[in-house]
Amino acid sequence: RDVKFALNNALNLDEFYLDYQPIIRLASGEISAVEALVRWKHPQYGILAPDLFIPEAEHSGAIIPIGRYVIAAACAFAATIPAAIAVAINVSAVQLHDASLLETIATCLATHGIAPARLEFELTETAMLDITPQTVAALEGIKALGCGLSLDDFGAGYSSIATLFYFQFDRLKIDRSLIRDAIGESRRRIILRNITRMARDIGIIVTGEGAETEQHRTALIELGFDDAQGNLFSPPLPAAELQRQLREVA
Ligand code: G
Ligand code: G
Ligand code: MN
Ligand code: NA
Repeated sequence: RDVKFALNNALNLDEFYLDYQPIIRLASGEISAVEALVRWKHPQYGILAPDLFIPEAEHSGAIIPIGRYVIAAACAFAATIPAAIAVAINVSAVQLHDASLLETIATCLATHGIAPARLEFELTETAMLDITPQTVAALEGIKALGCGLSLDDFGAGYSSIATLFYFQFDRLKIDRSLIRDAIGESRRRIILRNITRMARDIGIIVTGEGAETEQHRTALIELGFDDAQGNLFSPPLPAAELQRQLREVA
C-alpha cells in the first residue's frame, strides 16, 4: 500500500525522531523518567505528531520497523542521561505480536550498555484489549528481561481491572481526562484516591498525565500520586535540549 511505502521510505530517509517528555517525582521535583514520543519530520507537511501516522503504521505493519528504530534511538538516548532516569517507550499491540520484539530490545540494551530496568514499555489499555498467548508471552518476556511495564491512558475508555489483575505493571498512568475532570469534584477525587491507594499497596507507581496547572499539581499530591507528567512541568523536548538541562542540574 501507498501509506506503508511512505512510512518505510520515511524510515529509510531518517525522517523519524524522538522528543522526550519528563515524568516528575512529585515529592522531590526530580525527573523520574522521560517518555519518548515519535515525530515525523515530513519534507512537505512539516513535523507530524504520532496520532497522525501511528494508526496507519499499525494498520500497515510499518510500526514494526518504526518501533525498532524507536527502541534503538531510546536506548542510545538513555546512555547519554543519568542512570537514575528511566526511558519510557510506547508500544502498540501489533508490536507485541512481533516475534522479534524481545530480541530487538535485548540487542539494543546490549549495544548501548543500558541496564534493562532503565526501560519502561508503555501499553495503552486499548492494546490490552487484544490479549493473545503471544502478547502474554511478550509482556512476560519484557518483565523477564528486567524492563518495566506501564499501563498508559488508564481510565480513558477501556480500563479493565483484569489487566491489573493478571499482569504485573510497574507504573499506572492515569489519563489526562480524569485528572482534568477531578479538580474540585469530591466523588471523582475519592475514586482517584482509592486508585492510588490500591496501586501503592501492590507496589505500582502512579503517574498523573496532562498536569497543566498548579491546581493539578496540588490535587495530584493530595490524591496520593507519585509522579506527574504534563506541560506544567515540561512539554516534550528535543533530546539535545533535555541533555542540556540535565547537564545544568548535574
Ligand atoms: O505526542 P502525542 O501526544 O501526539 O502522542 C500521542 C500518542 O502517540 C502517544 O500517547 C502514544 O500512545 C503514541 N506514540 C507516541 N510515540 C510512539 C511510539 O514511538 N510508538 C508507538 N507505538 N506509539 C507512540
Ligand atoms: O502516551 P500518551 O498518549 O499519553 O502521550 C502523551 C501525549 O500527551 C503526548 O503526545 C503529549 O504531547 C501530550 N501531552 C503531554 N502533556 C500534556 C499536557 O499537559 N496537556 C495536554 N493536553 N497534552 C499533553
Ligand atoms: Mn504514553
Ligand atoms: Na497516556
